[in-house]
Amino acid sequence: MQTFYSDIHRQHHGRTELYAGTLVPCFEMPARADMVLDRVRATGLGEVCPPSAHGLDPVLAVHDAGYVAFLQSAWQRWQALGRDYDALPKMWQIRRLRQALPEHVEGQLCYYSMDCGTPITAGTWAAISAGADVALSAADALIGGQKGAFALTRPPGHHAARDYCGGYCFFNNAAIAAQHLRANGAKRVALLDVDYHHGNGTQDIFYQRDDVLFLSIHGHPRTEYPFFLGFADECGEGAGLGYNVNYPLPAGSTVDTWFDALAQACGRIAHFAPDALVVSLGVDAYQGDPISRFALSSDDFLRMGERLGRLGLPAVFCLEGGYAVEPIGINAVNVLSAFES
Ligand code: SP5
Ligand code: ZN
Repeated sequence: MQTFYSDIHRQHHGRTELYAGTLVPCFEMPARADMVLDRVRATGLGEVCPPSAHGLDPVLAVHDAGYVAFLQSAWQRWQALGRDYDALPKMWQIRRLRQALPEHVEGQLCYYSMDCGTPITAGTWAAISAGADVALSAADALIGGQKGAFALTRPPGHHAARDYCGGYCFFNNAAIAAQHLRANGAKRVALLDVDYHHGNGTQDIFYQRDDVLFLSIHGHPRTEYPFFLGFADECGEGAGLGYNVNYPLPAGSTVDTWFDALAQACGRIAHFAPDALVVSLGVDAYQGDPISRFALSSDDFLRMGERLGRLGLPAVFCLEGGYAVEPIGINAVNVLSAFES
């Protein structure tokens, strides 16, 4: 399959993240994409293509206009205050505080952020704009009749909701791709999230819709990030009731438990009979991931791809998490090559 990729991703490079009481290099780093690209080339997965520009309209189809405008101007406004370090929020609009957008860039950063691990840097806007184009170009490949396409993007996207960033994510690339497929002939799209962390942003975007079935297999939020969403009783609302399916699994779950959930998810997808599948392909369910607690081996990612291939659906794969940098390429490309074979 074709891989869509832009080098502009490396312009988003946060310096540090608070981890175990100290500031450490951000887990979500440019080397992640380099490792995946190396593996795509080494395995001969297929052509590596640059994205084509799509403008902001497909981004605005899933994200709030005020949020997008904030992301576009945040770094310049931050820098104008003499700040040359990563923009990170230091407070949140917790219970009983006002639900109003502050004027100051610092207040707006707090308003539009879910956590303090998602830095806005000088190149963030360029990287996330290119990332959206990568996801859209991969969706275009499906629209053009391809059976599979890989959006090799970073930063990831699935924690980004309609109007907030978090979990290293700003634009929800998978949601943007799914919406683009809908706008170009797909009547129904299934979006399966296999990242270790619940795809709260994607759930948020499609929660009231019955045309995009969202399913997520993830560490149980009672103990795992993002803590405040991803429980099994979140089933969608209004027209979307029954079209949101969470499979929270206890941290430390076995590989068998994980694949049982995948089998159930595949059953739901088959029953939904979508025209296309979008996969939020995080590979942090890997046994060696530094911030996650599932046990999949690199061979298990082959098995994952094989199972997804048996759905017989055209699929766009969007890279999400995965922080064991050395094997991230093997794990991600294992899914893709097994899907194709
Ligand atoms: C896209 C994606 O995978 N985002 C993940 C964001 C996770 N951020 C917070 C992680 C907190 C992890 N705490 C780990 C404790 C391990 N001892
Ligand atoms: Zn993750």
